[in-house]
Amino acid sequence: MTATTEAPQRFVGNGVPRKEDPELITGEAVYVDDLKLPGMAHMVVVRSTVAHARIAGVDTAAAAAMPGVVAVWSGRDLAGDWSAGLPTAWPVPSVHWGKAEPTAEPRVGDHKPVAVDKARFAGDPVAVVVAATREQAVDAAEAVVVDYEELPVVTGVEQALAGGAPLVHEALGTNELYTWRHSNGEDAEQLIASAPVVVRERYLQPRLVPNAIEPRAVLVQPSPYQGEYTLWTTTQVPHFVRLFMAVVCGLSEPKIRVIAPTVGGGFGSKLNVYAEEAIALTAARRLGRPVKWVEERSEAYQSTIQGRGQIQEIELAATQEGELLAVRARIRADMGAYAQLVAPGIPLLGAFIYHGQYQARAYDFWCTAAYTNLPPTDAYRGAGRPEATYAIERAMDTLARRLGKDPAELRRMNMMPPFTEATPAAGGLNFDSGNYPALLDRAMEILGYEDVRAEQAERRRRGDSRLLGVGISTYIEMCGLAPSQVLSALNYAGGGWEQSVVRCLPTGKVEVVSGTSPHGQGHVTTWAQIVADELGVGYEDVEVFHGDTASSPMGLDTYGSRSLSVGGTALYLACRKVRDKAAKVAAHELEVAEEDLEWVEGRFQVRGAPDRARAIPELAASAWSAHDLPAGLEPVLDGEATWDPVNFTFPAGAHLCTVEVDTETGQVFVRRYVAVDDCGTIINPVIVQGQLHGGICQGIAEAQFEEAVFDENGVLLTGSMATYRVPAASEMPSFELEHLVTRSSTNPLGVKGIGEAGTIAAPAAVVNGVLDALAPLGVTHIEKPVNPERVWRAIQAARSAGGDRPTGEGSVQ
Ligand code: MCN
Repeated sequence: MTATTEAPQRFVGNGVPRKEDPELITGEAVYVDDLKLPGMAHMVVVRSTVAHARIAGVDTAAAAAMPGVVAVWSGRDLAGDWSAGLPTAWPVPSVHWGKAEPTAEPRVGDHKPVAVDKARFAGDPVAVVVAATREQAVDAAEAVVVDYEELPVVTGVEQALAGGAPLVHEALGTNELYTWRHSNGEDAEQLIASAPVVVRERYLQPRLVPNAIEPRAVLVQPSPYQGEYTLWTTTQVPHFVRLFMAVVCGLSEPKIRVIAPTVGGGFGSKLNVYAEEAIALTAARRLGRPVKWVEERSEAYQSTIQGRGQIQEIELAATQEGELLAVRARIRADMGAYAQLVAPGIPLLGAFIYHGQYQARAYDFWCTAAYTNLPPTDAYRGAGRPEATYAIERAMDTLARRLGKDPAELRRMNMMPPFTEATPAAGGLNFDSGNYPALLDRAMEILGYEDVRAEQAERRRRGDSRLLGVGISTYIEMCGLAPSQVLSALNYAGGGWEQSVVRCLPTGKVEVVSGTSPHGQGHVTTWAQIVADELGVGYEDVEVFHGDTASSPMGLDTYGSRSLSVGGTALYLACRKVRDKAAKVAAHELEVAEEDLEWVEGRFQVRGAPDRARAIPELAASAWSAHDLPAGLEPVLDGEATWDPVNFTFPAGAHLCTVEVDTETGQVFVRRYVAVDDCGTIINPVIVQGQLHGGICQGIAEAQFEEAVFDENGVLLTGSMATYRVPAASEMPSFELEHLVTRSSTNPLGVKGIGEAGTIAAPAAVVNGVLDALAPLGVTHIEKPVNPERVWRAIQAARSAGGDRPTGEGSVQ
């Protein structure tokens, strides 16, 4: 083995400018809608206008006769094209996990890309039009006549689970997809029954609309003679799309090439395999010409998955001093009309961390998932973990109020003590590393917690109509998805590994192929930073390729803040393989034993003779010409690694904000937002900061503005940006960000994820801040989003109830 004296990190840890930005900010980047192919036709999907109906007939004749129309198909016309329905890769059974055998297999309803007999949500595809131009396709789509026999509609998860509810999938005989339970073996029931203090809370997690800047789009080019298909699609998961297009359309997987060109954001919504991808593929196959589909923004509100959609009940049992004894959570999750790709598993991503950063003797989690006649839900930034964080952090504030304790103090006294190696937590998982008290202490210090509390008291005393509140949210995140064996135990169909390939070319350039692909996260930059340091090559000499299954056939893609901790680790290991091979070439050329070499400042040098050295680019040229290699060594300097993580990573943080609430209008103003996060070793602090900025904005918007509202017929009332409030930059405060680093014990880089952290922490921070501000009025509960109307109504209700009520609407006890 070569002795390794680690080179000082030249790039890792530095905020080098992002390699990908010039083309993005000069408009040079190519998105799917920019692509035009000769002979390309345009596809429009006709969608159900009602949420639940039998399809008595689809009359396509008038549409087919319109100018430019190439084809019009109903769901029945296309039914024979599908070898399988759209996939559910995470079919969760009904089970007390690890404690008993399943009581029911997963109940997954059939999901044809185009509905045949029944439409199950307003937006469900019912017919397809292909025409020479997009305008012609849009016009013809309006001429398709669908005969709906309307059925009773289920719009809420509790309604769906009640006896006698209309069934979304009759064949299943129930709307319940599963009831999944996880407990740590301690008797939560008994502890809750006998505890001196118990809080019971109920919270709603409204559905959210992802709203990526680039709506979805797909273009399929068939090569009829080779039976090959190329799909350009706006996806986070090109490898999943290739696999499932083969399954759904009955094609040979190697004959499908999926390219995710520049992708303009996803936030989880592009972690899916969508009907339109399969429909465009089958249309291109039938017609033998390229077919393109581009989603309208208004269509995205109906037909792209939505996030959240849960009802939560949480109970905390504690001693009079505030020591947590038990955490019990009961969740009802709205799956919408179909079980989308990973939707059933989303609540499970939170199922192990409803206790947050705190110790508790007993832990008990239940989730029941149900079908409704609303658009399908699935992964949306944070996926399961913002919900868990919101529930525990809201409930901790309620507990603090009940005990008359400072909420920060209550949190600190219950936190797990600092640890650097994998350590069991109350929910049964081993957290990788953490120092939670230090995160909270530092955040309080930055905020000037005592001073803010003093100002708050003073403003209350003088009867300020703008009340000041302090919001606290600490969080633990389970990400870096994931050890394949754990995924298997959770009934997930796939693995959690990631692959990377590093090739050192004779020109000195390094070609990196990544299984994960970014849609805004800056992998090209951070991957180049890692390679430049690991191989001692120039940052500008590293070229990173991703998002094309032809160049990167193996990968499991981007979601769950996994890319760095899983894909980055695969990359690091591939670099180490390159270095091991390079050492053999260097030893051969320098005529020394490998043991006599050391890796110093990015090159191999003979121990004690630093002028006798070889750098990677020189060795790459030798390995490529292969004129004089050690016996038995294969030519070419390259390395490939596939990493299956040994554990999740568990980033953590403390987010504190101050809010002002105008008690006359109900308006909420977030004044300061302080975040101290621990994402382990940081590769690029500027990118990490950007990830936090975006994530916190989304979390603040979730707290204050965003909510998909449906009427009793399942029709979306907030179907555009005029009615669905997305945040504006002007509505955000400046963020005060700091980091503490505890190296992850899960991977050799010591990294943890950061892509979702802000979204996980922020909603509870803001809502807790609002309730803290309104505490003197007796308001203890307002549902998200805490918009002016809700806040104003809560203030009026509290005032007419005489103020100083001990509990609010949401508190059961
Ligand atoms: N990073 C780092 N040091 C760390 C952690 C991360 O430098 N300790 C860098 C990484 O190298 C990478 C970026 O930060 O460049 C994010 O890394 P990671 O946390 O591994 O997350 P992923 O790359 O897997 O991205 C997924 C995550 C998710 S799940 C959602 S949702 C999300 C997000 O990232 N959606 C986004 N960030 C987004 N950012 C943009 N612009 N758009 C989206 O849709």
